Amino acid sequence: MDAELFLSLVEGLGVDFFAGVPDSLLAPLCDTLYRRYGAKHRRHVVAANEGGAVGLAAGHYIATGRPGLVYMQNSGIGNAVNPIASLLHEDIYKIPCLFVVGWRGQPGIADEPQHRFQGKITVELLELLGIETFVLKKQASPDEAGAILAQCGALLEERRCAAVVVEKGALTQSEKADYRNGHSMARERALELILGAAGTDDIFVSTTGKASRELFELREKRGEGHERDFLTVGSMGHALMIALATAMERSERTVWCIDGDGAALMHLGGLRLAAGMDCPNLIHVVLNNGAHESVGGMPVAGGTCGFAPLARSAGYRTVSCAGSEQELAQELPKLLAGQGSRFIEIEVALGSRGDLGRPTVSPQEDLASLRECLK
Ligand SMILES: Cc1ncc(C[n+]2csc(CCOP(=O)(O)OP(=O)(O)O)c2C)c(N)n1
Repeated sequence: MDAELFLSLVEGLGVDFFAGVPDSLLAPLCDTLYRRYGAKHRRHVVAANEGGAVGLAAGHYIATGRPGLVYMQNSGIGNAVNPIASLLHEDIYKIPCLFVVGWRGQPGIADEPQHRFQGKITVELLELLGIETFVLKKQASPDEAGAILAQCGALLEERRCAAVVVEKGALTQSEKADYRNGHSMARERALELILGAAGTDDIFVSTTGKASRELFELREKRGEGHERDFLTVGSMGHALMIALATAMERSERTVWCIDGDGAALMHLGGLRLAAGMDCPNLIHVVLNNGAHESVGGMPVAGGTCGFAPLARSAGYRTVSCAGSEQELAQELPKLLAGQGSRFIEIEVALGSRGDLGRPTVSPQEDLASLRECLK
């Protein structure tokens, strides 16, 4: 069903505040909210992580007495577990909230490895958290959606939470939102320049989403194996901690963390930690496009921000910034020669190749070959 219609049904329940982290499967809903309000508006806020979205909905309820809607990919439920269980739940403040959850990895539907287990436990997990859960099926008619939302509305009236788990293709839209950022260098080209400058022994830990898919394909293009790369296919926002611990233990290898701005913001405390550890063989790269490009292009929390100043105040000792191929080619040798913990922000365009593939090596093969390479 059309996301506009879905939203108007939700609004009919008295829900007028929306917060979340975008998801490709929920892109019609995200685009509709963006077209109406942008991404940092009193009615619609893109959160840094899903737990933060729950906090925003709770704050909205405290201020207005009206429940908010929190949207997320099912991968994000984990980030929201704590505020659901210790803030919203009826044993504590009893704050109502409507969750709309994109169902990646739905049993019976082929999906990437990182979504399979999460997909299997999605409904059970929400119910375990005390949230009555309804499935919006792909073929759901507006009447069926209306009936589901009426039941959600009754729960919200009782100050209880409800969730609508959305099957792939259940929400549609006639027109995509127009996301842009004014940068010209493709993320894949930035990665190609980095691979060209890196040492042949260097390890790469890359973030969730298209950056990892591009790294994988660049290795193929360069006729190289994948044994030096850890593609953090799930666990968005944790690539930096994986890279940091690898670097601390393997001081003879340079470890690059290829991060996204959305992922870096999701767990921003990691930036301070990585900088504060002052690990000289760690290089933290943030590919900054101001957007969650891999899942449709919705802006990141708070909109575009400069990461180089953040990195500097967090304590990285060498900090660079590049906004074009020429600048990146100039900055990379300086970065490699830099002292202490190192950081580079690279401003990249939105978009990716239309024919971008997905890793053909399984996560367990990826880990096994990296472990072998580190022996
Ligand atoms: C905890 C969690 N929330 C949401 C997602 C869905 N998701 C996958 S990639 C992505 C966007 C990543 O944005 P960014 O790090 O800025 O990289 P970009 O896609 O822009 O290159 C999102 C939201 C996820 N995988 N995990």
